[in-house]
Amino acid sequence: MTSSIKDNKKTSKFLSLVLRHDPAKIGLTLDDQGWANIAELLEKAPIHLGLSRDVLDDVVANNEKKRFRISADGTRIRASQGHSVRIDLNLKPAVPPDVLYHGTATRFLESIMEEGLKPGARNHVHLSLDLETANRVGQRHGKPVVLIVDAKRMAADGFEFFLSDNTVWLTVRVPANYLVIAPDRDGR
Ligand code: HQG
Repeated sequence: MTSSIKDNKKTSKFLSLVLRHDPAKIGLTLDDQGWANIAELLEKAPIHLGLSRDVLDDVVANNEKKRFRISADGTRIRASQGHSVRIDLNLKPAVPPDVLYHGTATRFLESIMEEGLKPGARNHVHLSLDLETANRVGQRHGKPVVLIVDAKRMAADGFEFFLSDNTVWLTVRVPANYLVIAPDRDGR
């Protein structure tokens, strides 16, 4: 791994922590929509990270999942999704594709098929546009399994969906009757 990719990852992890979960860790405050002032962030970031405006711009532009967004006037930054701090991304409800996917681990299946998908510590349940992405998300938790979400029927039944700036679909919960377990790669 080249040092710049490593630095990008370190900075991205730091930004995820303070912009999604724990701004108070460095004495930062987010506004109601999750925006942080960039000058304040740079001042409060730990010195060893070597975070400058140039580095920040580079990480935002090159982050593989486009996790962060800088405001149009260039003074503020926020995470596009994934928050556990209670903020309102202020996204407008959008019509989802007919089918969406959720990747999880097999050990959660029993509970999910009973209670449905819940946001857990985060503000939303995260849904992927394709099976491969969902499978990668599931791998973060253990042996992956993908759930197929009947988003069309959910929307028809009045559930709201939101599209984050980095194209993750969000919804508040998915009752189990909208979920089907995708066959695994061997078709079982
Ligand atoms: C599971 C990454 C038991 C759920 C990804 C998941 C994503 C249940 C875990 C984003 C449950 C929560 C979010 C229930 C849900 N019983 N388990 N009733 N309902 N679960 O990390 O979706 O790289 O909070 O299936 O790409 O895995 O961080 O959510 O396994 O977009 O940018 O509870 O994080 O993006 O785990 O991941 P998480 P997630 P970043």
